[in-house]
Amino acid sequence: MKTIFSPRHAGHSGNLELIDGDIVPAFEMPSRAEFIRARIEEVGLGPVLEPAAHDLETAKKVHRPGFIDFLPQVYPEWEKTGRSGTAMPFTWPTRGLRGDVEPKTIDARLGFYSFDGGATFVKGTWDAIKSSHDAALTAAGLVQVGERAAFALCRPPGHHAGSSFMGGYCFINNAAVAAQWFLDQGARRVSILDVDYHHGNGTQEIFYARPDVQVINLHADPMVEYPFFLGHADETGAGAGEGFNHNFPMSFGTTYDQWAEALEEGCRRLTAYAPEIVIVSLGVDTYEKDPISKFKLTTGDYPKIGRRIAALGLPTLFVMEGGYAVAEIAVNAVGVLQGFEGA
Ligand code: OKP
Ligand code: ZN
Repeated sequence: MKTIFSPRHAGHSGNLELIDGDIVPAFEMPSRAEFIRARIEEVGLGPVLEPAAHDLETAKKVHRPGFIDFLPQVYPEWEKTGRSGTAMPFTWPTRGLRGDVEPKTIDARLGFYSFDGGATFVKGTWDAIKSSHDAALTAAGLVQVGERAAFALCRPPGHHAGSSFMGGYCFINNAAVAAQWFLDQGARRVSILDVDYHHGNGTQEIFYARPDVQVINLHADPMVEYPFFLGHADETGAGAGEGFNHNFPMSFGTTYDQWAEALEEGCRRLTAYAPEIVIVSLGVDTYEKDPISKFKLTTGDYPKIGRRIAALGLPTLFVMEGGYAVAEIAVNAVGVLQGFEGA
């Protein structure tokens, strides 16, 4: 399997994060992607290639154009106010406030286009976002021309980014852009299978009223886990999208046997939908030693996930999402891909 990876992710570095009442270096750091790239080479998964540049027209179909146009402006605007370091929002238009009027200052606009303070910018962030988006579309192109599977080693991740909001380390929803691109190339149905520990609230929001993209999410119960405000089992889609969104919230402490039951049911529904392509939002923060997560999957479980996905028998695009136990995520993420290939 080919991997698409851009060294330009590395400029998104040194960001601070607000967590547990403290401001600390962000858990989503460059070494994550570098460890995965090194592991791919170590096990000989296949060539690692750089992405081609793509325009943002597809991104502007799944995100509000004004939101996409805002992203490259953030850091220059932040610097114009005399600041350096990490740009992050601190005010959000929640219920009862005006979410329909875009204010003028950079601090206000950061809040206007976010749902939390977790999507932060440094000087190299836009370049990294764009390279991650390009990696997803380049890998999608390989699948489109007949590769059985491809791996977009995206950083930053994407699944928390919605039509007009960023958050949770995510800016552009790489998996959603790829899904839209496959549809634009003529696919009639695409499934997104999100196995990251956290609910992919952005992906769900983008496709919630659409029947052409089925969204299946396996994740920690939002009653007790981030992103808290979406991801319940009763969210099944709206309007023309009714019946095409599937959530499998699970408790803290979930082990592979329990998790695999949800995967099995998700795969059953995926097969019933009969998509032409499956996009896997590949987070490995389900791992027992992940520093910010509370599931109990072990390293030996990840190849099993890959084997189950391979058994769907569909062209498959893997898009990297979360996973934070830095050295181990490489073995686990590549383990999924090895399991897929060995199946
Ligand atoms: C991204 B992905 C609260 C901290 C919340 C955000 C976790 C984002 C996970 N200040 N942490 O789904 O792995
Ligand atoms: Zn996650």
